[in-house]
Amino acid sequence: MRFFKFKKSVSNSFDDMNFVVTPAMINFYNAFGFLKIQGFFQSEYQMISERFDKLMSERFKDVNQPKNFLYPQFIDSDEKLSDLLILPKLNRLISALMGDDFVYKGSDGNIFNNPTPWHRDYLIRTRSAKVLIYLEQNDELSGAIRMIPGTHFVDDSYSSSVGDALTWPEPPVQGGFDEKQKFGLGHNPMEFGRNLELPQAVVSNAPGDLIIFNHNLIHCTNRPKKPKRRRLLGLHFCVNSKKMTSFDEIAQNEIRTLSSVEMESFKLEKMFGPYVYNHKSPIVQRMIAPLKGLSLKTEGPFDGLYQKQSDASIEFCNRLKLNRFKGLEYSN
Ligand SMILES: O=C(O)CCC(=O)C(=O)O
Repeated sequence: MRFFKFKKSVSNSFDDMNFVVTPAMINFYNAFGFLKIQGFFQSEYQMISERFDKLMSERFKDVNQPKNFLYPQFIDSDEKLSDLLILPKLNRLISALMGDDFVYKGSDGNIFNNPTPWHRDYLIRTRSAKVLIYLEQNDELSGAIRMIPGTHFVDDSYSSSVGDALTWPEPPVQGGFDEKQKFGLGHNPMEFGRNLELPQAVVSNAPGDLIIFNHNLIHCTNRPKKPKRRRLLGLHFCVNSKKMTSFDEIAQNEIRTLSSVEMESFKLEKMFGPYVYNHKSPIVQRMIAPLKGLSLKTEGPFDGLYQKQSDASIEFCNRLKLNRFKGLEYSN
């Protein structure tokens, strides 16, 4: 399957003045659940890469070990990286996809030395997105992210039918699709050379590209023939939905889901790290205001390795999955 690539704009640089969000970009994102913009962070790449390495080596003893590392509140922990949030071009993009009053939901820094099984990040009705900034070049053979277009619609029978084959959110040591064999065997990204037949879009990237996807979208990365590490920053955003009677309540539910599924072993006392929490720009204060008071009080240190989920967490997620058409309205 060939992936439709966005052509570079007339100008090669996406400096703030000449970056325009086109209707085609919005339509592509809405229909398929993801979008790649080549060269979006070209001007900032050097700074991002240097600050990334500095933060990671301060936090973890040996980041060269061949395992995965995850650092929550990532840009929030650095003065320069937290300023990414005031880039007008980024604000223009997120506003176009999530509305002018969009909410920032935090960030993470990752070093991946392993493939990632098929999964959704969340399964929620609230429109939410993750911005991916991969610092290495990734292509079809070296672990580029793969998406199943259209699976972000939570109320849709196509998405649900594909989702029923998924073992998400069981422990991320499994392949995601092979365990249930709904589509037969051979779709396991954790094994080299597999996972080539399931309809999927390979979203290759160059350093400085931006990829944004809806958190509900089913995605993975394949095991490459030669191990290659991927440095990745993730920034999370969602709509500030006027339809919600109590935004905070719903946001807390989502965060509880995230914390039980993905971040069980982190200790996060505040939703945002210090440089975002105390940012002097009113732009940043506006985008964190709805969640600023929240804290995540999960327990335990994090050693940089994905861990098996607890039975309680799996049980929680399975309940959520059974009621998949209702987003967060899981049954007890
Ligand atoms: O690069 C990867 O292995 C996975 C990225 C991913 O799954 C995510 O950002 O949610």
